Amino acid sequence: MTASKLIAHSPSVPRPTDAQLAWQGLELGVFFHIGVNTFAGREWSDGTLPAESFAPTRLDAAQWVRTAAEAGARYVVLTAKHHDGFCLWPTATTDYSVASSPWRDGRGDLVAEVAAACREQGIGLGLYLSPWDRHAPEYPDPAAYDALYLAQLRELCTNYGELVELWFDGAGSAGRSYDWESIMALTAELQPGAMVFNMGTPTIRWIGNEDGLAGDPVRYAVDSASLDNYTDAVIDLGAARYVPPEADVSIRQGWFWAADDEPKSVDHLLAIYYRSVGMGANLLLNVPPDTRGLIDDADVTRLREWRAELDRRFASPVPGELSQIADGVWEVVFEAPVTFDHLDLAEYLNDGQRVSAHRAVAVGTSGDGAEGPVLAEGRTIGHRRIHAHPPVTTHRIRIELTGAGARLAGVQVHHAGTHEVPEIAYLAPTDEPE
Ligand code: FUL
Repeated sequence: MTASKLIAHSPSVPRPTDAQLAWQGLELGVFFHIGVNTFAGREWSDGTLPAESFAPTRLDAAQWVRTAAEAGARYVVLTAKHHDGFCLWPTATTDYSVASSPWRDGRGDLVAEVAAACREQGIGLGLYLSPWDRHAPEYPDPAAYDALYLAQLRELCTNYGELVELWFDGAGSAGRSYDWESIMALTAELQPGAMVFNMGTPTIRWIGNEDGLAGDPVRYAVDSASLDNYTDAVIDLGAARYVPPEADVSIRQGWFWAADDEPKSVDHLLAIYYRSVGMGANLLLNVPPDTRGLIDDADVTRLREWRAELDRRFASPVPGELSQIADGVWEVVFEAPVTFDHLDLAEYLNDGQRVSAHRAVAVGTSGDGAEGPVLAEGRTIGHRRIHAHPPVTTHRIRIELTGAGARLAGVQVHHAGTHEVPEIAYLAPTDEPE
């Protein structure tokens, strides 16, 4: 038996669960950061801002969720509690919550309002519950705080229906231990289908920067993940597991809304899309509600412009007929010659991530069946890999894959009328430095 066959049948390639594959299929989520910070123009506050300052005047969660859905998001994640400890639901664990605010005369439940809007609009709900809590008097006492945190998690996992994702943010927690065994047991008991973001026993991981950018390769099988954006701390997973990444970034500079902030340009958002969804990482785009409790008009407009450009580029895909013609060589045939400037690849992932490199060439463009031009070269394919290239007209593409057991799941092409991928001024270090 050759070495490659040994690897091909090796049980050591981590496999995804159906829930992980379904989550990867969601591709785009929208993050909502709102809390006492919103009313103080702050990013991080220390737990002393008064609960009474939470006073949105026209809050409409349906408008947030509609904005997200119209932008193409299939799930949202709400900061139920950020680092300041202020809870957006009337928790029994602390009075530092919406119950002590003037909003809805202290009878409101923002988690419930967002959950209802998600249900009505058929979009998934995820919740962020910051482990680091700068308000809770229990925080310095790990056992007391673990009990409080578990009680909060139990409320969130019990009262708001099925959750897509639980976001455990590592910020502020470097060097601090929590009772992850109990936290994971509770999550598994109450929300077995929810993805677990980055901490505990994660099923999805942070991409490693807050710019929404994945690099190439994007590894789904990893044995560690970066904890946060502020330290070099790493979460050791013990062994390699299938933990696909989520790339998070804010549409604005801040995570919370501020009057003097503004949304990123369409070009910047397009660049992020190519470097996240187009690289096989989910994109979680933060769109923060303002002090009215609405998504800022400027952000709504920007998202519409972005969606229109994405649709212009990608809403009319032409699928090809896919077949394997030799070991590691696949061919895509179209019924008739097709002109396109984007190649959109999907890897078969049920047996784990197998493609370590790929190369695609058009065949027969010169009329003699010869290969050329090269359309794309790269490493990761993963859930989805989008390559822009100069326009070509052909009815056949050949794709070479490197990697034991590597298989394609689908190939489609797009005629966007452009192969320009906007540059962004700041390119964060890639996920993997190779
Ligand atoms: C970070 C936090 O510190 C930011 O405030 C924000 O919540 C971001 C999504 O994660 O780690």
